[in-house]
Amino acid sequence: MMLKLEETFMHFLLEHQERNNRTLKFLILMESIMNAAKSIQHYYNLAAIQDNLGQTGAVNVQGETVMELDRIAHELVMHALKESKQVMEATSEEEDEAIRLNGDGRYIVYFDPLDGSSNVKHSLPIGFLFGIVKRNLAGDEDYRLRKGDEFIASGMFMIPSGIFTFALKDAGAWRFLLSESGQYVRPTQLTLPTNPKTWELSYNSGNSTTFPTSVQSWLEKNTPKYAFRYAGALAVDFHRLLNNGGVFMYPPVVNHQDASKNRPEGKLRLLYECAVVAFIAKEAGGAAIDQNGAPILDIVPHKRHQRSALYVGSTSLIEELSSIVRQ
Ligand code: FDP
Repeated sequence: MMLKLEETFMHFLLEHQERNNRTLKFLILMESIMNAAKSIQHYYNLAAIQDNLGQTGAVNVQGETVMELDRIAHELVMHALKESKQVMEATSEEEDEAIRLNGDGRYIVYFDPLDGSSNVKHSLPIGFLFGIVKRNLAGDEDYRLRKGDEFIASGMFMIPSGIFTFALKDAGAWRFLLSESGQYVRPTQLTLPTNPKTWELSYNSGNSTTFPTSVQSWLEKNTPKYAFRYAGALAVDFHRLLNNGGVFMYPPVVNHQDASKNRPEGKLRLLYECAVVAFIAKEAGGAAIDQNGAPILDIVPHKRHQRSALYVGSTSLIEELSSIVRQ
């Protein structure tokens, strides 16, 4: 039998940092983020074993202390970021305000610790998404919210599949697998397929009558050309998209029968959902726009938990959609 000696994420990143004359601080931060992902996976599996996911989405953590999985995930990520000592400020989907950590930290992290929460009670996969920026300004200015184009890296873990997708500024999008020894290994570069044969469309078809009419007409014309897939968790749907190409969209809700339910800015969050996948898409050769056709990576957030519509995927389809959404 041949020994399987795999390249680890740490080795991959070390080489990158050395090539670019960078510090090792980023490795320490990434180590803590990966540890948090593995811990989230542990609690997800624990809850599945206890058969608790189906009932409440909660886990019996210690004795009788029961916590919802999204709260557990938040606590695990915060603990890991704090211990790394590399993070100046963090924004979590689970907290209204920014969380100040280490004043000397070099990085700012935006994260969604548990994406796709409606999947939890069915024991279907979920995600943990993050984007990282490096501080570069003096004083309070450094705490301003950054556009995706200022990220140095972003990534998403698919849990419990153990798949980690990671994009580095100008250095590509990569996928790693969780090995039997608990390390992310086997870097594989991701490029969105240019051949439309494998392309798929992914959106909540139950909402389609609420989409802008120009988008509805585009879908009527294009749905017959491609396969349709929707898992209902961004990390999972975007994972498929990276393999097969096509478009994932969460358009604005503008034509709801009950006008109070319209969401002209869509549902997903700009900083730790849309910008994270847009950054990965760009590094994989794709593109992403919002409800006005603006590139997601160019949008400077004016609110921490700002929402945005999202169209992400193969560049030629996003270009088509860009003129459609402007109509
Ligand atoms: P969820 O509400 O289940 O947490 O982050 C929001 C998100 O999941 C995404 O992961 C997912 O793509 C989308 O919402 C699903 O929304 P719909 O149920 O409206 O399709």
